[in-house]
Amino acid sequence: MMYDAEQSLEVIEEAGSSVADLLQQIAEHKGCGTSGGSGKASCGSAAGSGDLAPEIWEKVKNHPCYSEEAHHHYARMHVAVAPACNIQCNYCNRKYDCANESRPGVVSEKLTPEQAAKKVLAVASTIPQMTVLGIAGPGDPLANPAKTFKTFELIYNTAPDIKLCLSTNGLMLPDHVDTIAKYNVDHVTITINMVDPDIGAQIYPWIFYQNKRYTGREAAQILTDRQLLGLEMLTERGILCKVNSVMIPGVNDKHLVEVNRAVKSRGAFLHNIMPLISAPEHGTVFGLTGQRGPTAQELKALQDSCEGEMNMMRHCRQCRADAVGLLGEDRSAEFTTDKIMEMEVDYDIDSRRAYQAKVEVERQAKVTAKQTELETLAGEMSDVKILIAVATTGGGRVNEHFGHAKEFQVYELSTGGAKFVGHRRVDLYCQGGFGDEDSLESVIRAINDCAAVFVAKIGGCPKTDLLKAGIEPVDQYAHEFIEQSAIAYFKDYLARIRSGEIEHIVRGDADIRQGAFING
Ligand code: CLF
Ligand code: SF4
Repeated sequence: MMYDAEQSLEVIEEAGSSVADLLQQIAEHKGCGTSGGSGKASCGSAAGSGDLAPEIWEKVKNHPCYSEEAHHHYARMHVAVAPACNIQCNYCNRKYDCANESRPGVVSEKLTPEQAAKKVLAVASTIPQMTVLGIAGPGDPLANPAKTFKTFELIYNTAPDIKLCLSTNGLMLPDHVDTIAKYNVDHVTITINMVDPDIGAQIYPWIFYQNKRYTGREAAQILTDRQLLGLEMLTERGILCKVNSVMIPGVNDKHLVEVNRAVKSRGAFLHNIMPLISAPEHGTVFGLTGQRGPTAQELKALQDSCEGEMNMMRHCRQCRADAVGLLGEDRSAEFTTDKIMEMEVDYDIDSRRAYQAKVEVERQAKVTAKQTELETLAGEMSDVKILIAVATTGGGRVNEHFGHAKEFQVYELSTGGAKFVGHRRVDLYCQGGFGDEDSLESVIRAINDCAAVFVAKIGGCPKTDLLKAGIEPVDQYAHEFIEQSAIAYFKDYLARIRSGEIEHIVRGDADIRQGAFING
């Protein structure tokens, strides 16, 4: 969004929170609310329904955002039909034609509902593992209800196997709950950054509601009331709700524990705490005032503390409002309006289903391999935990070369097994035949908290530098399943500690690279 001319740049007061304060506060937090809600479920774990009710499992099993496990196999797409917004967030600046920047709110093209419908069919025919259509901006979908619901109607009628998904700031949500239900939109994300209007006033300079502009505390009070009411109305109707929260150190970082309780008690299924994306070149208030985002350790500590009773999403890529593909890849350049208008689209639901059946076979093989490996960990007694970084192009396998990786997936290994805990976007190391030393430094900073990096292949030079930095390059599991390999590695790691071959060292913090992946 271009900033409104009337809007002054507020100086955001530094709340004076230090990492130590935050970690201490998190350490004291005894888990989030325990009553109400959809309950703790297994969406982040395996390709099985776990303790989920069958109707919930049906909704999440192939949704790449609602199931961490599914995101290795299934893709989503966004259509940018909703340009306007009715509030201002201090971290947002909506931009068009910005091919080099990737964060929510940035798109290359706005679409009409009819163009969007054609694009969905074109993508679904080309990428059979695309299971979810989301409308997430670049403004707020419910500030553009006619375009948003027209798009859903067109897709609902022509591609009934595609799940419909909506992401909103929640201001207008209570007014649209019935229409959301009517079009079978069974996944709704609400961005809730606060439940305290004093904190809200530091994040939202204004809202526009019922033909009137509100500012400061009053604006934040209206927003939080409407968000929480909308959340309750949706969950009462059985619509699955995810809450996104932007972690803004010194503003709402400690407060997000309270937000977690509030949304859990109102039935939210999943909580996605994301790092603030903030840089001066984005032109946002927070970017211009130098508001920093969290480090990897700060983000993980907060997510861990909220995980007690509620599923935490840790695989969000903070995608563009026109993203296409697996989370972590962007194929939107293949589907520009010019290209899709020329495409002959043959929407063949049977071949999509046949392809997805093959994906399921692979997915199940992965889960079985993990379980089998996990059984071999039984009896291991150790409180050692390590992080590893993995280069992957998807499918849950170690199948990317170190030099070609644009992100690394991070797993935490312990005697409990291998758990996905996040991802790190990096600069490409391989620059067309030679390695870029500056990029290598930034890669090392991004995975500095990891004991090892799993790759399909790696050259001699980066290997040496990684070893110097205390990160072990591991290519022995090339093309194998990630979690099975990680558990095998961890068993060996414990054995090497016991034999005195290595010493377990607690690693330091790592950088979170600003912005999500863009196809370069
Ligand atoms: Fe899109 Fe959002 Fe639906 Fe997913 S994204 S509307 S729930 S289909 Fe997903 Fe992207 Fe994160 Fe959003 S990774 S920004 S959480
Ligand atoms: Fe930007 Fe979304 Fe906030 Fe609107 S609600 S200002 S589009 S981040």
